[in-house]
Amino acid sequence: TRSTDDDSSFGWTRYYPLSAIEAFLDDILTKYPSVTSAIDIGTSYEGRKIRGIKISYKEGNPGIFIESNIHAREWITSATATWLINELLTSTDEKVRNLAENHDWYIVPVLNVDGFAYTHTTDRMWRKTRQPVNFSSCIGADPNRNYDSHWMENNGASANPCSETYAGTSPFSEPEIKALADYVASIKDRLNIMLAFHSYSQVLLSPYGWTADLPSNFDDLMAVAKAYADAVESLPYGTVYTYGTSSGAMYFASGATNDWAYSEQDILLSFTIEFRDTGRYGFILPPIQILPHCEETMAGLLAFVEKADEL
Ligand code: ING
Ligand code: ZN
Repeated sequence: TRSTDDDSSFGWTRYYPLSAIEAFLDDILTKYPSVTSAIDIGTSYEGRKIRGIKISYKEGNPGIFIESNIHAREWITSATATWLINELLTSTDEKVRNLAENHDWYIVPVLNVDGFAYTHTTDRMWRKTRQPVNFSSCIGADPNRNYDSHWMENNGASANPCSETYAGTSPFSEPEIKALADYVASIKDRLNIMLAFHSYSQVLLSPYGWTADLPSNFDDLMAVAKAYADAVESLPYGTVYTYGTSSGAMYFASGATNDWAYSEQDILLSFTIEFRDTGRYGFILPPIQILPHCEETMAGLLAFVEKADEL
């Protein structure tokens, strides 16, 4: 029998440390060299590589960008992102093949690599980055308040370094967020969908988080969100997702990925998706739920993208 810490195999019945996720990416790149390529996003504060993968069967397809595990403790997000990568490459389901082959996928399974490593070694509930703040003994900023879009406006983030929603010393003060933003900006003309994977709450959040105003394509945003939610609920698990704007359906938050992608990069279908569950287990979603969750995420994405392609 195999030790549960054996990094040589990878799957979706447990959670894995960063080293195993990197080995999984390397393995995928080796196995599928003609349709995958490595994305080098940049380097974290503590010097880790931030890696992504591009899946492209046909250059010029509409692009979908997935940012995952920006918050360190939200492990289900990278488990789902790696499952999605594997499924896009191996599924024989006709709908999934169409989803894979007629869209270009850019997937970053673990953006907050330092925080993620810290949740494995030291504090399972860590959320923020690990960059020290020179005027405080508290460490890290909330990376999802650090994007340069209405940064710190409307009380959507905290100026206190000890807060879980500390916005950082300036927009893009966190090297991980600066790196992700520079990469996305370099390919933004190829992207029409950007998704940020979070947990938990089972809700799809459109712009805006920084203001209660509605975005101009609010009806389209709600149509694709409804398609996702309906598809997920139709599965036997019956998982219910709700949807709305970040500020309306959740709370005010400034400098988040979806507002930045929408307002500063013109990616008109930008969402935060809060995965399972609704609080029973919260961030510590039991491993037995990983595969059911991945399955329903695929159902949601299929419906979302099908609707988006009609717009
Ligand atoms: N929730 C998100 C957060 O960053 C959010 C919710 C995202 C609000 C984007 C507004 C905009 O606080 C979690 N669980 O991280
Ligand atoms: Zn989060």
